[in-house]
Amino acid sequence: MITPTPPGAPVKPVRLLHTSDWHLGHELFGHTREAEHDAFLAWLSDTLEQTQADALLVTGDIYDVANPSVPAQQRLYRFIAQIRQRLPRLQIIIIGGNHDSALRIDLPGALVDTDVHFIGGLPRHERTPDMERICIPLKNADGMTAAWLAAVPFCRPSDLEADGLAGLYARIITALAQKAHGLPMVLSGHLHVAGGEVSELSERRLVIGGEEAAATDLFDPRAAYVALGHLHRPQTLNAAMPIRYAGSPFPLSATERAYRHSVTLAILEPTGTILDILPIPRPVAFLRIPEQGALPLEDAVKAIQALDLPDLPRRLRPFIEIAILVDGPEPHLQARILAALEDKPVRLTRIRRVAPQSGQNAAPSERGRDLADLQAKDVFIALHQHKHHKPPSDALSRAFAELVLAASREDDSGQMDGNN
Ligand SMILES: [Mn+2]
Repeated sequence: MITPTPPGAPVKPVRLLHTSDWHLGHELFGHTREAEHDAFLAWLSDTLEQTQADALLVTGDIYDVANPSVPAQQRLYRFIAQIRQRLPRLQIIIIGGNHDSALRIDLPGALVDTDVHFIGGLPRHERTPDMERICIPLKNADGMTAAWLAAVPFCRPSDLEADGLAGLYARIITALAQKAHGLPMVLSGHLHVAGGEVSELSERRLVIGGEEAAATDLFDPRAAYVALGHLHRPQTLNAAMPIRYAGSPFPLSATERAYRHSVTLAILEPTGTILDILPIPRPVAFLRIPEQGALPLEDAVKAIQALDLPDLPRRLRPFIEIAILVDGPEPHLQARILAALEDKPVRLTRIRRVAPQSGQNAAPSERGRDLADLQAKDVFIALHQHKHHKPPSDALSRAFAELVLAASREDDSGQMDGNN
């Protein structure tokens, strides 16, 4: 029910709910996350109503892969259809991330009304950014435009001119300011901004024109709020205005198990932005044996046997990662652990083998021990070092990064499976 603002009363602020990195369709070592996504979306729907949000912004990585499963796409479309019924006034803005196919995110745009925006790739007229689609007016509870949002998805090198991301964001804020006439302005993006804390495993390393991370000065301080996606840990970066990663809804790998996942309600007052961080309940626990570091096999087996957990339906059973100190071949390691786990109501994600000499600084040296953890760039550097006894030059590293990105674009056109 819209209550009109009496004449002379202050204009109501826009209440923007910012969330990110849903990774619909994600699987953790073969375990589906559908129960967790369903719980999150039901909670989000209630939260949008309870917080009287005017707009919902999802800053990329809607899906886990460029060619998501039918159930993953159904989950998004059903959520949007249900939320449109429940909250007909809610504006919805969905932007593409590096895991998403830009074209696939854009696809349903033709079917929806003007309050739902699918911005998979950077909207363009020929070569130039289409500011009419990028700049979106946000309405308050009275239906008045009370803020403006620039919907900027993950940008690929072909989206950028010689002046790169900085040039693009400069042109966007100029266009946005011309429309906003002093109303609060929101910038968005899906990228790695320096100062943001990276979780080790699940954010695919992002390289734009050889730059690994942008600086916070990419964003004009005239912005009232900068809504970012890509890093899974919710965090606000140090800057003149709030620059915030909303973070993912739940841990996508064991390294993210200690995060307090949340969504961010940004209340865009004319005098400044108020942030309200809303923690997301976690429906599935994520255990690790041990909590940090690694244990000898016998101790790990004892710790597993000591687990006392309630029985739950399989889809809600805790995940568990186990880290074992391994000092040579251990042919029965896996069998011993699986036997210890047999009657425990948990879902094993993986057994990490950790060499004892790396005990002092376990975290970095654990990296790269599993094939799934390897980054293309790290393999390239290691091979170059092995063959030429020195790391590759900056120019060669950049050329390699462009090749990797070109290959990931092929993912988008559906020629290859897009896994990370
Ligand atoms: Mn991402």
